[in-house]
Amino acid sequence: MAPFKSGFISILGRPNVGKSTLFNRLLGDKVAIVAERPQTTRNRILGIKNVEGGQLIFLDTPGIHRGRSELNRRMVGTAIASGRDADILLFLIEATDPHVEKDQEMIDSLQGCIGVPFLVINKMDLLRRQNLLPIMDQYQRLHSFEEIIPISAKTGEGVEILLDEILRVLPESPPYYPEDMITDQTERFWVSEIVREKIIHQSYQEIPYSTAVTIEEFKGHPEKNLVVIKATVHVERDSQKKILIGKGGQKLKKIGEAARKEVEALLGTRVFLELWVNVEKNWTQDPGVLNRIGYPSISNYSH
Ligand SMILES: Nc1nc2c(ncn2[C@@H]2O[C@H](COP(=O)(O)OP(=O)(O)OP(=O)(O)O)[C@@H](O)[C@H]2O)c(=O)[nH]1
Ligand SMILES: [Mg+2]
Repeated sequence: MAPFKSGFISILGRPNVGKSTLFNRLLGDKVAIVAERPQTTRNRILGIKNVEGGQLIFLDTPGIHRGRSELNRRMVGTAIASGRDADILLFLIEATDPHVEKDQEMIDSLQGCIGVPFLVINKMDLLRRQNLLPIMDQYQRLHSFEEIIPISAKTGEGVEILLDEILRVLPESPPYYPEDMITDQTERFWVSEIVREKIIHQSYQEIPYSTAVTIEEFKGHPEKNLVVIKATVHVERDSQKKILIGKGGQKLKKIGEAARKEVEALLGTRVFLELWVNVEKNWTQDPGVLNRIGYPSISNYSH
């Protein structure tokens, strides 16, 4: 019998290339939030996939970019830290929108990582196959990748091949996590992310970048098959608060309803979800507030 394999696989790349979509596709479940705009993911998110003969532990990460704010810098720090002790690094790029120079910078920032590097070319559903070779050529000159694999995280094309190659190079090791565990994120964090996703989907301009969600109360009432959740939505300015609440509270209500439905499906119970909007002036620049609301500065990180 082949020896059991297990290890950490970090998904890295610029914002919006489809890291979280691939992460969810690999896990066969929605564990991370996804949106059309960049900088959606802010934390490292761990997802566990058990296959025959192996346990694959995927790390979804924030997009690597030049940060304007302290939040941006912490996001990038989190991404780079989760590459540091991964066994495999999946560098994800977008087939229709490659940025060779920026990706060069990203790869440089991960120099010294011990993980086996793969180049994963995503969004192949949007590219003609004959346009693939020039991209592969450019990237081969950047770095020596163990594998270059074109995929579509959206349709699933190429994802099985990617999984096979991951399992091939993963080290021999007993599993790190129990077999029934799919993530290490808490239900509280999961709920806060769902609320944030609904806000991103239903708002414009700077609001998605200026919003954070914390859970103040999370109380189960098993006798009523009910969970009561109170969440705070932090924004940076009064004007943003006004926009999020909307006329007669309509907008916040819509966001809350969309989030509640998904949280009910996640928890398998009825949910009462109360949202409260709080202005936390310039929180994206404030180290103290960032620490408090779930975006710590990560320097000595390990999974
Ligand atoms: N056509 C197409 N769209 C995709 C594919 N993968 C992801 N997308 C879309 O690309 C957008 C960004 O996807 P995400 O998965 O949120 O990207 P991300 O890299 O996690 O982004 P950040 O968390 O902001 O760094 C979403 O609108 C996805 O639906 C793909 O294979 N094909
Ligand atoms: Mg993401």
